[in-house]
Amino acid sequence: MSYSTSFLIDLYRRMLLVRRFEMRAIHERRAGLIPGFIHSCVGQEATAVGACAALESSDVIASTHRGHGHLIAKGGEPRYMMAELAARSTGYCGGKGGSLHMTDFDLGILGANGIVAGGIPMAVGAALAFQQRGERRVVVAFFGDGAVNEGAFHEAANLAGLWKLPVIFFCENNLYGEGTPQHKQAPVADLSVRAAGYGFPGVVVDGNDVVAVYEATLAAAARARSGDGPTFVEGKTYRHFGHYEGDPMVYRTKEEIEAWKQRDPIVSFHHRLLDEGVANKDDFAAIDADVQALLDEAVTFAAASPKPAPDTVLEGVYGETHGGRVF
Ligand SMILES: Cc1ncc(C[n+]2csc(CCOP(=O)(O)OP(=O)(O)O)c2C)c(N)n1
Ligand SMILES: [Mg+2]
Repeated sequence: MSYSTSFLIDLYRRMLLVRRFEMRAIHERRAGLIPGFIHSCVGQEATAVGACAALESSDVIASTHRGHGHLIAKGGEPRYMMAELAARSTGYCGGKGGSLHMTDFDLGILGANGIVAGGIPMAVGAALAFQQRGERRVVVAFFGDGAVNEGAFHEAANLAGLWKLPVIFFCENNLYGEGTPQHKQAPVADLSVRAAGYGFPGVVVDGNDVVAVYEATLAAAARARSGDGPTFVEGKTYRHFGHYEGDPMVYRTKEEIEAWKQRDPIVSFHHRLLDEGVANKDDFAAIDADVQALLDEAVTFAAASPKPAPDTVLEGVYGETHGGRVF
């Protein structure tokens, strides 16, 4: 791999941070610190990290209900994320949004979204704003395979194709929408073929290969930045756990899950870095300890933070952004 050691190590570290954040959140939910739903992205770390690594800091993303990885990949702070999950006033949304609404406008994160495909029109709107202002900024709309069957995707893709907006439609195809396999929701094998109907290219990439995702997104970002319009990038991947934490998962076989675990994006990248001499055992131990310390601190911070005061219940809920900031 012809990339710098620091770049490759950063990809690895970020994927590990996403994985460990998710595992810790699941643990803390069971332990009672976190109320509400969690949709973990364990197994899908390479799509979030690879795609965001291809962006400039002024670029923006729109996330989904499975959004923790997107936030971390775009620079989100685990302590504010953990506090938000724990419904504490120090969290990203003051403890009122939880997993499905985490947002950090300063980092260019338009927000997680409880509405399937809900982030896509927002992303296209942001891309239109960038185009109209003459800014060479790019937007990535993350969404799942299920979202491709929503009207919101098609309306947004049509407009983006027509106006050549600087947006990347990034489908994290984990082969299931809740418990429905892809072949029961769509008559095509590659969802990226949908892009042809809207006049822009669609590409398929191994969504468990962080470098392949990075390269595909970088090419899409270059195309968007130069005014040529959108690209649909489809990363084929898999979630190791259920649709949500607690899902009985009766719709997948153990064999299928095991087969995908053999293609774990973090384990395979770990081996690749070892084999190519990019990092050694000591380097990995140091990264591990660093990530662990970050998450310990995040949990301590969240647990020590107060819950939102009752008299602030309407603050930040209606018609205002954080401090009224504009992207
Ligand atoms: C508009 C809308 N329809 C249905 C739901 C219920 N729902 C939540 S997640 C989900 C599945 C989404 O599947 P996909 O887009 O593939 O994302 P994944 O969960 O696999 O990451 C559904 C149907 C919803 N939240 N919003
Ligand atoms: Mg899916």
